[in-house]
Amino acid sequence: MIDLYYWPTPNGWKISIALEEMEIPYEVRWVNIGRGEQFEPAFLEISPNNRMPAIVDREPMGGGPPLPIFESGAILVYLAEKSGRFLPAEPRARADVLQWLFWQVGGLGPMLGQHGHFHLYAEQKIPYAIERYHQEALRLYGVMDKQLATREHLAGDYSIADMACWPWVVTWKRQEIDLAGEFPNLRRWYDALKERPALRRGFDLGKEGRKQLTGAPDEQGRKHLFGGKAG
Ligand SMILES: N[C@@H](CCC(=O)N[C@@H](CS)C(=O)NCC(=O)O)C(=O)O
Repeated sequence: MIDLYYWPTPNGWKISIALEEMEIPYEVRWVNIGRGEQFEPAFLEISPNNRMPAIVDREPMGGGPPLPIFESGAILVYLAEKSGRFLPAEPRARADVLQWLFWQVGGLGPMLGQHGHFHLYAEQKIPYAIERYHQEALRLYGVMDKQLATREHLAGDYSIADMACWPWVVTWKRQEIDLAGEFPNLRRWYDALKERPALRRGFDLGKEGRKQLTGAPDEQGRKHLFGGKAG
C-alpha cells in the first residue's frame, strides 16, 4: 500500500494518474497547500522541500521500513520500477523516456509555474516577467508539438514521460495558449490521453479542491504559497 500525499494540482496529478495507470493500491493523505499543511512537521519529515506530491511505500521494494519519497520525477521512476510498467528496461528506450521526464521536471513544470505566478497570481503585474515566461511557455509547448508531429507519444510507448507532461497542458486556456491553433500535434496527444479511463480517474481525484486553480488564492492561501515561509 502506498500513502499518497496529495493536492489536486499539476504536480499532484502526475502521481495520482501514475498510481491509477499502474493499478497500485493507495490511500490519499490530503495536503491542503492553500492552508499551509505542507509546512506541518510530520509532512516535512517526508518532504523536506515542503512541496507535494510525496509518497510513503509501506511495503517497499527490497523490504525494510516504510520508504518516503518526495519529488514527482523520483516518485514516477520508483512506481514504474515497482510496477514494471511505463518505463522500458531496454537502455535506449529507457533513456528516451527519462530525458523527456527530466525535461518536464526541470523545464516545463517550473517555467509554466512561473508563468502562472506572474500572469495570474502576482498582485504586482510585471510586464517583463509575464512576457518572458509566456514566451518560454510557448517555446516549450512548441518543443512538445514538434516531437509529437511524428510520434504518438513523447517517448516510444505511452510512459511516465507522458504522465508527467499531460497535467501541465491541462492549464493551456488559463496560460492563454492557443492549443488547437498553434500546437495541433500537442492537441491531438492531449485529447487522446484524456480518453484514458485511468488518467481520468487520477485527474479527477479530489476535484473539488481544483477550485483553487480556477481563481486566485485567497489572502490566507497567498500567505502560505507566496509568503516565503520556508522559501
Ligand atoms: N519539483 C517538485 C515541485 C512540486 C510543487 O511545486 N508542488 C506545489 C504544488 S503544484 C506545492 O506543493 N506547492 C506548495 C507551496 O508552494 O508551498 C515536484 O516535481 O514534485
